Amino acid sequence: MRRVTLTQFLIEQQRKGLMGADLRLLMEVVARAVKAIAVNVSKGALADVLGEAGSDNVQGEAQKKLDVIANDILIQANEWGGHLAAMASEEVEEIRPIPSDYPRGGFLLLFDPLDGSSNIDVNISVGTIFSVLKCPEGNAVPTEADFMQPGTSQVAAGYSVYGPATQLVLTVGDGVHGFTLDREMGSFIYTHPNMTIPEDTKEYAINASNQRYWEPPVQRYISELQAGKEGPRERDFNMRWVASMVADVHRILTRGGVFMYPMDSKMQAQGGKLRLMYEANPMAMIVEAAGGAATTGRERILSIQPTKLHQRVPVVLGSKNEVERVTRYHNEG
Ligand code: AHM
Ligand code: MG
Repeated sequence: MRRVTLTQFLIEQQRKGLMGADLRLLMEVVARAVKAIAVNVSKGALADVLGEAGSDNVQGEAQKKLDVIANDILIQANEWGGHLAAMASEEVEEIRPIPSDYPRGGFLLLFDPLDGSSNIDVNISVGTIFSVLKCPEGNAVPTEADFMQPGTSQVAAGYSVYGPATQLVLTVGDGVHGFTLDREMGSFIYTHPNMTIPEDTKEYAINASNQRYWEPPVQRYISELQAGKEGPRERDFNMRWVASMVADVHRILTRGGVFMYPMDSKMQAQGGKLRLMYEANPMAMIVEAAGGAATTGRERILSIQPTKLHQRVPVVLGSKNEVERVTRYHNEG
């Protein structure tokens, strides 16, 4: 069987007119950073990368050593290549314009360097999520305002999952494509062409410990699933919750499902748990490109006009018919 590498795949996408050379090269750089993060993640305690970094990020969350390492790898890999105007990270409060000693390109890169950090120390899958926007022209130095574009403006999005295998999944709008890292060769191989999400599913993912804080539409939806064969849905559903969004979304891209981090009364003031710009938007772009749907419960995630870099939103995504049902329950109430 002919093995197609990520490099070959991207060149073919460019030849089909689906991406320009600059976006292709940016994807290569991100993939290289992902490989470096995978090396660090896989060494674990041997490289002393587990545990707390001793600092807090902009969200007031304690940073893990690997959060900091992954963030540094992504910034260092991307800042000198000439493809970007600026970057933004979950781990850094302000945007990071490309330093003036490097050429400035036309894209903005946003990332959650290590998603699912609570799983690092227990050797459960974590990942990286990224989103690419075009930088509006005009400003000599990009500002946060340049990032305030709805998810529909993303030109590429992707994530990696550092699990038993390291996988990279990406879209430039034309389908969703998955690659598996061949560690010996050091290259990503195209293993999962045209990933799609079935419209129906029997699997859901939600942190049920938050049940007492959920809004009535979510209470209704989950209790109907839990009622199984004897309930209004007349069939049994299964539940999975990895607590790494990348791993939960990856499962949904592989065999369907619905993932929810809905609004709850404890998170009302902050708007939700997950971050719009570098978690919800890239995942929503991928899920929609794979035939699924992504809403806040009330509106399409990709249509939200962002107002803040680290803005949070409720997230319901995955198999279309379930996401539409949850959204209908919210909008009926
Ligand atoms: P992080 O970016 O700080 O790791 O937080 C995001 C993660 C998601 O990956 C996951 O879905 C969620 O937080 C898990 O939350 P909880 O610990 O409430 O189950
Ligand atoms: Mg995250």
